[in-house]
Amino acid sequence: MSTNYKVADLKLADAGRLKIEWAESRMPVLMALRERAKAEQPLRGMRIAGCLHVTKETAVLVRTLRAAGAEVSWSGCNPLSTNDEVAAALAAEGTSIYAWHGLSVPEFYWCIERTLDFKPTLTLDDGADLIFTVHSKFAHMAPDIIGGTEETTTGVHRLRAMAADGKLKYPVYAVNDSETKWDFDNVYGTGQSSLDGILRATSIFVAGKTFVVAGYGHCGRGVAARARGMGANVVVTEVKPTAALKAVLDGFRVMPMDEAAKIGDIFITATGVRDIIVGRHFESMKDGAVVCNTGHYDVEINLGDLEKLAKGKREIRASNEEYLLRDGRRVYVLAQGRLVNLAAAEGHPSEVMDMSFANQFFALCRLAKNGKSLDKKVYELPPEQDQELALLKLSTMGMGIDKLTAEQERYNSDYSAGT
Ligand code: 9W4
Repeated sequence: MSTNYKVADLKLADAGRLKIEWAESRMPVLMALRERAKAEQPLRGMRIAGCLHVTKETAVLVRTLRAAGAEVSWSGCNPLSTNDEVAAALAAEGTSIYAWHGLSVPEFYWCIERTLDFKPTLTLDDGADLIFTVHSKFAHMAPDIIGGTEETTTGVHRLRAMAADGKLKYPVYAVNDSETKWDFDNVYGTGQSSLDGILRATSIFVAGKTFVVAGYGHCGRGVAARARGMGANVVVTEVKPTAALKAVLDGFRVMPMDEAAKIGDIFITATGVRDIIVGRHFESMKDGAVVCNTGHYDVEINLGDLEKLAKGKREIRASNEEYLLRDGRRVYVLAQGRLVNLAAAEGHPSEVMDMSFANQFFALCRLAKNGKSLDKKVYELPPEQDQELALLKLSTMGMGIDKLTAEQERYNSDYSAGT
């Protein structure tokens, strides 16, 4: 088989291999599935086109898909998330891959289209760009595509809207909606990686600092827990009473941002809503305050307001801009208000991606086995799959759990016993 690829520089392959091998040493579930699949070949004969961040963890998934018998062709799903070393390593070991860091929008779609050259039987998406490309420009390929998978919330929303309109041309598994994916990504992945991003960008001492977390959804909860773990005094701001109450009962102080702004040393937004930190907040912040965002869009911190208050700014370290306000106070903004865990660190730790990508693997195997009998709609993976995956993860961590006896099961389902 001749390999087709376009990457930044094939000479980076050795460095990429080391990164991938490190990730493999942290992703025991995917590695166990790979070992099993080498013998069983559940993806034999499948041609998988993937459009997913080219990272060391994704490479572990790609290697696993190939070990399971699939032919694979890959592109990145975000121009800034491709790791050129990893892309080179994948190309060097015979994966068709079209991805380089910083590619333009036309190049982005050119790469996606190249992954369709081998006429895939399965598609894997993060954000639904590949499926959209199939449905719009390459619709003639759809009848031969057994099914697809989607990794993210945004992509799943787009696909459900398509399915509701009767426009979806093949079944898709919403991998995002598995509990072992979204719950662990958002709480534990974002929790640690956001702290990691703050530390890399600032080298700040967290213990004893007042750490303001805006939003107590899954991401905010993860960040708050990790900040407390490092000794910070955590303050939570919220608009939703039940979420605020949970934060209080979890032991955090809750107050409006107008008050938190005056006492915070480090601020992080995790709300998904725009204008969480605006001009009047910057005006009341302490000298040296650090401000960052871990929500999906870079709209939570109003940098336009900060620019108006500032008489100058400079990049004082990587991913860290110092704004000098007219009264002499300084405010530090990390990663230009973009996702601090991705722009200043490496996103979710490999151990967390192990679970997300094991879900991808399970979904693709299901499609290869019985995708042809599915309807053209968006499916969720069954909850038993989550339990199987969680049990496997626990076993790789050396932990076992109890199992209900037949008698306990009977007791639980017996409604005749009364109260
Ligand atoms: N990465 C990303 C996006 C934008 C971006 C400095 C400002 C998501 C999930 C996974 O979106 C991702 N913008 C950047 S860097 C950067 C990186 N900058 C540079 O100036 C703009 C992304 C999934 N994932 C993990 O979380 C861990 N392994 C994975 O595969 C990866 C990347």
